[in-house]
Amino acid sequence: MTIETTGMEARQIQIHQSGLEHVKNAHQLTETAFNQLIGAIQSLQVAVPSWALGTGGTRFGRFPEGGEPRNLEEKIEDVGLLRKLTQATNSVSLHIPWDIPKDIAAIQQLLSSQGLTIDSVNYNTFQDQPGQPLSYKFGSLCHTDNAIRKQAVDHNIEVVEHGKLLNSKVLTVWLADGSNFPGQHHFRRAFSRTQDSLRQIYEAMPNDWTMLIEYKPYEPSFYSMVIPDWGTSFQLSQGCGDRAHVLVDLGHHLPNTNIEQIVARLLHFGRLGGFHFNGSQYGDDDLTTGAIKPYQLFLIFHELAMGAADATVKNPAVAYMIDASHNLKDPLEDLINSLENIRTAYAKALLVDVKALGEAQQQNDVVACEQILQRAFLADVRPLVAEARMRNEGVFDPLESFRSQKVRAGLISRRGKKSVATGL
Ligand code: RM4
Ligand code: MN
Ligand code: MN
Repeated sequence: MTIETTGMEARQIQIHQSGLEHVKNAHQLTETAFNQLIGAIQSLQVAVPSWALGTGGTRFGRFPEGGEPRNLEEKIEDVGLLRKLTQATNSVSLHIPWDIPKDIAAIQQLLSSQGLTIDSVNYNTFQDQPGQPLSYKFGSLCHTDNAIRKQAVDHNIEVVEHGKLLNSKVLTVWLADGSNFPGQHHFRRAFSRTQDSLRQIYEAMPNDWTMLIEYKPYEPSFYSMVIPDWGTSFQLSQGCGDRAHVLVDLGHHLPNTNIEQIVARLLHFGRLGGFHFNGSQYGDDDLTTGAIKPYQLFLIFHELAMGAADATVKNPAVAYMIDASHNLKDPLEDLINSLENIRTAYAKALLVDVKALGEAQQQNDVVACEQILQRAFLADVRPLVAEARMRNEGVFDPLESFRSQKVRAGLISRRGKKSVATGL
């Protein structure tokens, strides 16, 4: 499917240019600083997971619109479309076994024709697959039974093998293991068994691979998760080695957790390895990134930007991915919204006068500190984000292009009204 890179109307050009001038003047940006700012926004690229291209559901129902990608090739095609429109994504994350490639060479070729690479590979021990000898009902990497643990470790190693063929270098570990009732788990033993399993997987990874350990406070288990919080992920990653890091998923915190402080801590310890973006009101709601708490997203990017600019922070490159599910919105429109909101939060964070903030903090001038952040947060950075996108040859308004070019209707006519993508 081809996307027209529509030209801007004269009126839009005028509004865009005056918006740029306004930000430049309000934040006293020299031409060099302005170009650096646009360049930084241009280079922020966020991976799209293969499992977010179809309609998500709740345990009560699912309401797909049709035209969903039916196989890995079509998923890559959808991410290619997003890339063409937004220029804010250049990679795809895979979930094995949902996305096992049949023809590696053909997939490689398709990826490069779309300007994409494979980001991380993700394993699945939260479901039993048809024909699988042993069940994960009572856990996988933490299981009391050696044989089940071995099956789960072997599956992870197999996932790495699939990833190697596609030039991925990251294994993301999200462990669904946990318990539903008090007494069901021996907490300390479950932790030790998990550490042991993770070490085996870590040892089997090639030397240039990274392991990202994701935490989640509840779901699918409701009484205890084996990896419920960043402290546990941190400890497990340290127990594996230097190439194991913590992955923060924005929806994996109890309400009101100060996520930006967790980000700062992990940066400080040099263990922040990955990010899953989504929006949340209560828990793992997997809504559009930035839809509910845009100020929090901005504060997180402020920490990330300060960490990146600080030579004393020795951190691995952070792998960014959207991890969302779309029950109501068209999945591609939702992803366009998320990509836009992520870049918007980042652009605002880059406008923070960090030097003035440091001085105000030193003086304990609470009001000034907050004002400095608010000033950046309240700036209208939409022209900056659009400028960055167009310098990368994306369209002026991705959502408008998606709609006016009737992309979904085109996908439905080719793939059918009833096509369903694998995922959650
Ligand atoms: C989990 C977690 C993982 C994702 C699965 C599908 O809640 O966020 O990152 O792989 O969902
Ligand atoms: Mn996640
Ligand atoms: Mn999640």
